[in-house]
Amino acid sequence: GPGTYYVSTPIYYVNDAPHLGHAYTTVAGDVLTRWHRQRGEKVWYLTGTDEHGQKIMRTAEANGVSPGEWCDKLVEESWKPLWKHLRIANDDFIRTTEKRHTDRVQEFVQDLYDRGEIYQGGYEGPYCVPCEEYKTYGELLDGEGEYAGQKLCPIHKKPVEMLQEENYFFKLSAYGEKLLAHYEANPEFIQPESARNEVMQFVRQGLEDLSISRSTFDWGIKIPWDDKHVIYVWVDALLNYATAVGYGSDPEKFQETFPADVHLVGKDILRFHAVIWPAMLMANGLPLPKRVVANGWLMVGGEKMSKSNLTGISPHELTDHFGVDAYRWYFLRAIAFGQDGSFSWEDFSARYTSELANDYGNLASRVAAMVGKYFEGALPEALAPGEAEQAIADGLAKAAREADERIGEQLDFAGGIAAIFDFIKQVNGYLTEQAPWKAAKDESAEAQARLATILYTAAEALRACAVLLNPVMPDSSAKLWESLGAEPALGPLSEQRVADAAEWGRLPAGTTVTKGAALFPRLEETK
Ligand code: ME8
Repeated sequence: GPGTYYVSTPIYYVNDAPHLGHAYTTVAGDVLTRWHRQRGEKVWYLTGTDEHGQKIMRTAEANGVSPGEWCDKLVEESWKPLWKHLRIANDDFIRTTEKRHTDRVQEFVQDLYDRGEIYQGGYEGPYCVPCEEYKTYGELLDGEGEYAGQKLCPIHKKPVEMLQEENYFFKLSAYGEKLLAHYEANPEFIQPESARNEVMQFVRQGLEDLSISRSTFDWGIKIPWDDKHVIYVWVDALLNYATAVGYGSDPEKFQETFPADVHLVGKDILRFHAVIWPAMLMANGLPLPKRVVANGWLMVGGEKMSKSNLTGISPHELTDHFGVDAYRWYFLRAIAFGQDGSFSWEDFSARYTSELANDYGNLASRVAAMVGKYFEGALPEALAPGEAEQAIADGLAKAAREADERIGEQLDFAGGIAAIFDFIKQVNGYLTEQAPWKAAKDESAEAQARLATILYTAAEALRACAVLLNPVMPDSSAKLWESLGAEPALGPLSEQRVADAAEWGRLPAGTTVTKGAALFPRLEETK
């Protein structure tokens, strides 16, 4: 919004526990918001849970509890604890069953009704409960085996249900031209490009009006003028982005925060965010989000990882083995954001060992060990800097610029992280070439000055890495910050700014450098 960089994740269905796919989007949003905070901007990061609809209702029934009890249990025992475990620094967590949300959703829908945007009608069509969406006949797949003779949802590969209801409709079809004009005028509105093309093609085919109420079950927010109907779960859910930041309750907060700068979504729910949501906002006279950015799918065996396909892996399985920081790093590092990617233990282990343990962790522990051994733990002064040191300072400036542009602006997390790890490689190369252990054996003043310079340079490079990697790996960055003795000299890591990270020579000589536990310990040979 105008005064706050506002980022959202989808609000997840709490029919089950979170898996790697949910965590993927949430970690990406966390890195993005931490990056912007570290630029000194005011940021608002929102996540939450989507608790109404048939899918949740049926799951609760199958488990013999009320939907409300089911949601409370999952939110408190699975979802919130996982985000805490993964160091997600969200500013708010909205649940669609909260009164601050339900009251405002009713107001919003009433307002659309009063404006003549909603009418009553009938609908018949195939509905996918896992998607909570009416499907078109054309997109359905023919079932085989146990589903022979049935029509399947193309995403979930599960049979759709035929629904016939009297519903209320939102005049979505009236917004096709306006939406297309908006996409044309704002090329960055939908990202990546492939997602934008897909949405534009979909809208060009012509939009149908949207059924926004259901009357065959009651787990939802009531239509204010007709309590036999509940509001369609997607209309309810999308409005979280407004209700959570003060729509209808805190005009000042709303004014400053809304609309979102970035809605992060999986590509499965792109149309809801890039078509229905902006049309709802247009109909209500509210401003549209700046960007809707779709991430690709984490795949298992060539299919989208999901609980309903029984391929949902719990993040705990991986953090137990690799640690939380490595987990946060891996998926953003290994998969180009926006594209699908497969997860494998082998790839994670290989990258962990080569980039985190060897390139980064070893560099940190070698430098701390040498400052301990040759200078009794007091960071020496760079007495004799030359061309090699200038090249490191230049490499840092380039890495910082590139990371800022890629992570902070383009949401190219893989590219931004790669820029920082290229710099780490450069520093390792510098140490190998300069061989401080050789200079250490030579007692001449010249050699000792070189030794001091080399170790200072490497430590100063690490100081910048701790800052630049802090949004991605907050725990190891804090450890490194501490081991360099940066805290009393430069203040808390959280107060370091991206813009200052590349300013060479910030770490003053004389700090107390200590060699703590390895940042990224060797992996145990379990898996
Ligand atoms: O759709 N790979 O909730 P949901 C990558 N409640 N991302 C994945 C993924 C995978 N295999 N699986 C899930 C809903 N995700 C609605 C949203 S928003 C107003 C309402 C991520 O629990 C991805 O971000 O099905 C996807 O869009 C989201 O989880 C879907 O979560």
